[in-house]
Amino acid sequence: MAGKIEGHGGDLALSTLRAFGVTEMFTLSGGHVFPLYDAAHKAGFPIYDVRHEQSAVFAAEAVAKLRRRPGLAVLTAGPGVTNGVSGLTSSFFNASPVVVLGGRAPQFRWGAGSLQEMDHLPLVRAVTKHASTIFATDDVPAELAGAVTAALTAHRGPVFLDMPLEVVFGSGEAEVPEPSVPVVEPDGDDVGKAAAMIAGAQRPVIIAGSDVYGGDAVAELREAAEALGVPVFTNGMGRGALPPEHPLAFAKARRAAMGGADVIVVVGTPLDFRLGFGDFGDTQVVHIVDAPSQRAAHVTPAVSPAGDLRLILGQIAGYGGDRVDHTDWIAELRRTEDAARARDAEAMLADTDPIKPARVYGELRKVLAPDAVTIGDGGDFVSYAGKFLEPSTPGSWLDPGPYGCLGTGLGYAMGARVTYPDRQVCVLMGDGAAGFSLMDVESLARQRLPVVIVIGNNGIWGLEKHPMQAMYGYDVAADLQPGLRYDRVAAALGGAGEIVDKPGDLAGALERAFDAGVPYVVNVITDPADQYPRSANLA
Ligand SMILES: Cc1ncc(C[n+]2csc(CCOP(=O)(O)OP(=O)(O)O)c2C)c(N)n1
Ligand SMILES: [Mg+2]
Repeated sequence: MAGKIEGHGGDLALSTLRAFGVTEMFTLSGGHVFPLYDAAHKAGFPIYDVRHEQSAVFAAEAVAKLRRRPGLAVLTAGPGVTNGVSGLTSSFFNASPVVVLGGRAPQFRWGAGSLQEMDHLPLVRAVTKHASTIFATDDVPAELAGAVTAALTAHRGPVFLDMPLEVVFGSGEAEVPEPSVPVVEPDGDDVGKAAAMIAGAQRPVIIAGSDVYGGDAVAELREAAEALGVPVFTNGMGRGALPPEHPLAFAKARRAAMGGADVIVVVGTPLDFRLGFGDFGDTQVVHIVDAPSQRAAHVTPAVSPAGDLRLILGQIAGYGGDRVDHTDWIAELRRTEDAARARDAEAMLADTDPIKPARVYGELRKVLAPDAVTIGDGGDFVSYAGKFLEPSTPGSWLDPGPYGCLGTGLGYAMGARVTYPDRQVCVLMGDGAAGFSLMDVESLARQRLPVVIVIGNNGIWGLEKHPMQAMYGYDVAADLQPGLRYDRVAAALGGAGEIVDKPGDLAGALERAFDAGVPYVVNVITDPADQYPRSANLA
């Protein structure tokens, strides 16, 4: 036990969360949650506030993703909570251990029509690992600790708790439980079979996703890949798990690898639309997941070890049997990779009017530090970021994940800035996406949280306009005002920025942005005719 504490519900909640390593809260004010602020204020515990609750939850999610520990958002009763639902849902899809504490109308007159009286639980239950109301102040530490433990237990995910007014304002005392997170032991036979299949394959590939980082198994992934000589592709938070210069790190030869492989090992990511739903024809699939709940129901892999990814990958790394030499396979993929890389390098130099997104990334690559945190929020402009930016530090790329929710941008940026005060934080944002969170330039500026926001301003909802044109020959509801001065919006909100419409001006603008010391929008006017070449569809 971490010790007995006394105080109001806010004090008890905060003490419990601190025991789990929480070091800040993200919020938007509401009287229902004042005691949580009071607890933080008395403890000198940082509070960051935003202009829309979804940014608070996204900020908490960024912390949870980057640090692999609970990220905390505090939302006021009713509309505060409902505004946070998209953030909770993203966290659910991304297995992010987010804790949302909600205010709640008083229980003692429930049903009489108090302000913002609403039962949140039916709304949030479908998108959380745990959702409950704490009805007694003395119960706060135990209930909260149980929920946070659930959030941190693989397969990780968000939890929601609310406290009626009299519970959070009322006094109580209780022990703060000692944090401990259970480890899911994998089945040894499954792991042995997987290792033997990989070692015995002629042309294996590994595709590693977010849970590898979330499960702190990056080192073990690398050891396993090196021990068995397997090329590695990544997605989501798996990006950067192997630095781009690593001989087994691949990004661009994915089609050749999936097409040519005889064993595909997917680890720490679902067999979803990003991976052709796991349908690789006759190729054998090994699906390594962090919990049995993550095994695919729509396809049947040859084997699907489930459990702690550190243990599974560590055991695969230690495989003692014979292994096939993959040198020729790796060399073949490397040739494909190098050819694609040369094409990318050329695209990133494009000196066109209007500017192509590729050139924006060509210039950005020159100024980004190896440990920069890059955040994607948008459509085509972000697809290009995924193609052209190559994170070289694990846990430094934040995309919205498979839920694909626009609007993560400045919330994620706030979470990243708070987590890494000394690293570059750069948001790659579509002009459409900008509309969801740009107001939080004010929150960032006021709280002295400088970040760089590069807007790909094509004047359209590009990822919708082009497909609608292709499908119908016309488009509706896909235009935005071209040439809008989002940089001036940033300046009006306490940040700064500039507009760029010539490729040659990008380098200087980016340099000024990273030196600015305030939230800075580089508003790049990009070519609306440019369309990301994509093969995936909605289903
Ligand atoms: C909250 C939300 N609303 C709508 C969508 C559908 N959507 C996906 S991409 C996209 C277009 C994004 O446009 P923009 O941010 O300008 O990027 P661009 O494709 O133009 O580069 C839209 C509307 C979504 N994913 N999330
Ligand atoms: Mg756009």
